[in-house]
Amino acid sequence: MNKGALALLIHGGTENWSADRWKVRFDVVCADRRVLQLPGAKFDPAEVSYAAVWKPVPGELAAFPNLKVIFNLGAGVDALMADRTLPDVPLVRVSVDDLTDRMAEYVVLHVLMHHRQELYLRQSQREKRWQPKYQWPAAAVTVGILGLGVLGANAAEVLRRIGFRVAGWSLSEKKVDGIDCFHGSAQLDAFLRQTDILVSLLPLTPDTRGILNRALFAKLRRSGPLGAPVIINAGRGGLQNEADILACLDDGTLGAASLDVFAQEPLPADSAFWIHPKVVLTPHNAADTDADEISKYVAQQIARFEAGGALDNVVDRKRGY
Ligand code: NDP
Ligand code: OXD
Repeated sequence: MNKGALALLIHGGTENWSADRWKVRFDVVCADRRVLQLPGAKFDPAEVSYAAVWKPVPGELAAFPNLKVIFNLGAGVDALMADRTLPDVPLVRVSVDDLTDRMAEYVVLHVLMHHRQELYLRQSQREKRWQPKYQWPAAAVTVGILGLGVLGANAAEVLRRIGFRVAGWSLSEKKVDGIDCFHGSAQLDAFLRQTDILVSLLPLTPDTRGILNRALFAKLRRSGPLGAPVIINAGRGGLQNEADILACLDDGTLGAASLDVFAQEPLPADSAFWIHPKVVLTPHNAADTDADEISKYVAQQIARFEAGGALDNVVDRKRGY
């Protein structure tokens, strides 16, 4: 085996990020090279050509002098961008149908949950109360998606097919059939003014950090059928001002929130989000990165790269996503 080794640096800490599972998969799809599960494996740092990583410790990647490509095993690269010692080699992120479809499932599930008044209906069931409220049609609700990239554009399309009015906001100008497209900070307020359910699928960058705050929530549409706007954040915890979310839920600026991501993960046991009656929370599993699918994706990219082809989904380091 004289092909450059693949180092696995996977520090998820949860079952879906079990480093052992990834090692088993990579041993199959990269059978012609050494796959090093780190820390632990005995190796010479100079033999490492590729690294497949999830939340590597800052500085870890700088130890490989012959590194050619870094594969982030998720779609969001904010953890890597924060590493000032990150080697200057191509950084590839995940963008595959499997993950994109999983995110659409999460977004649809939570949009429908709020649209179909599930929080009220579950409470009614617990209280044995037979009191359906008026149910408005999907076409009366505008879902606004912050981030009209791979995940946002796909979720937008699925929601549109269900019958919602859908708007999206991105950095650059876009045209997507049936979706009201807005872009740039100059068009953000117009996008917010018509949004009843706000879905955040933005990457975390210096420009987007803290964007989900009281000033933004106050601009959402208040005259829609839900009574008060709802937010759904499956992007990153750093996008949200958590104190503002709690205060806005309590004073009615927001009607409810579905949150998959948090500033601190795992969410601390004493966080008010755990027990807030207007919060539906999930443990950062809106769209899992599947070890079978993603190990194949990485192996195919390495094979193409070694044959002189181009890498897909290389991160623009200047933009930070
Ligand atoms: P993309 O890079 O494809 O899309 C990002 C979108 O955000 C683009 O439309 C981009 O605009 C827009 N955007 C970025 N910065 C700004 C800005 N300053 N102002 C306005 N728009 C901006 O990413 P993906 O769709 O693949 O993923 C999005 C994020 O979802 C990831 O970065 C990750 O954080 C999160 N994620 C969460 C998961 C979970 O389980 N909770 C799973 C997977 C991803 P433009 O199109 O003009 O570039
Ligand atoms: C991702 C994630 O970025 O899991 O893929 O959050």
